Amino acid sequence: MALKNEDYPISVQFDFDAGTFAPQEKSVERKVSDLAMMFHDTTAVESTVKAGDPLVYEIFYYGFKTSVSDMALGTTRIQPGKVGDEYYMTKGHFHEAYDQPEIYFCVKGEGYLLMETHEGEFQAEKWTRGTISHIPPMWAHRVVNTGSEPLVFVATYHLAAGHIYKDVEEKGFLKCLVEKDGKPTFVLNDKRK
Ligand code: PAN
Ligand code: ZN
Repeated sequence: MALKNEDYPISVQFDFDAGTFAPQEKSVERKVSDLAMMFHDTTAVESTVKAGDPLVYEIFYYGFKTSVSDMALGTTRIQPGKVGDEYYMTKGHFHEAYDQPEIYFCVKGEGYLLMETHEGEFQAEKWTRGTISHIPPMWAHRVVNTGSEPLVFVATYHLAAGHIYKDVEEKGFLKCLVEKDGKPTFVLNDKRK
């Protein structure tokens, strides 16, 4: 089969200090207002948005699409911070395609990877720099930054995976991570009580 331009090997360069890589195809920013329905303290959401609507995280993408494959790279940089007592986190999603897994690699910072199935199985993985987690198909996934520096992780997945946010927007995850007595603590999500 004749090779097309996109079928040749390609590399990008990761910057461990910044938590980004170059070249990039695109980046997306999410602020507190973009995550308004995700945090349990709606009064704190309102006042945080009014006080300047801070950046929560950025995602940097590169799609290594070839004529026969669709492997993609995404790096997410979550700022340290809280809305009320709840730590900054990603929205979280299920993959649209039921057979699509993903690998997450924590390269900076600390926190937790929360995962949950439609049947209500919940699992949280403690993350420090160097933790690599496999997210099996059919598990929703969200990352929470419980540290005092940015948490950066690299994700690899197939573009065919797709993203579904609706379920997480409506129900959240079974447990939230809040600061209690200065420590990250799991509490049951109000929407599930
Ligand atoms: C990641 C996520 C990224 C941002 O690339 O999309 O970390 O999280 P949300 O998409 O939940 O805002 C991934 O899991 N892709 O499948
Ligand atoms: Zn995903």
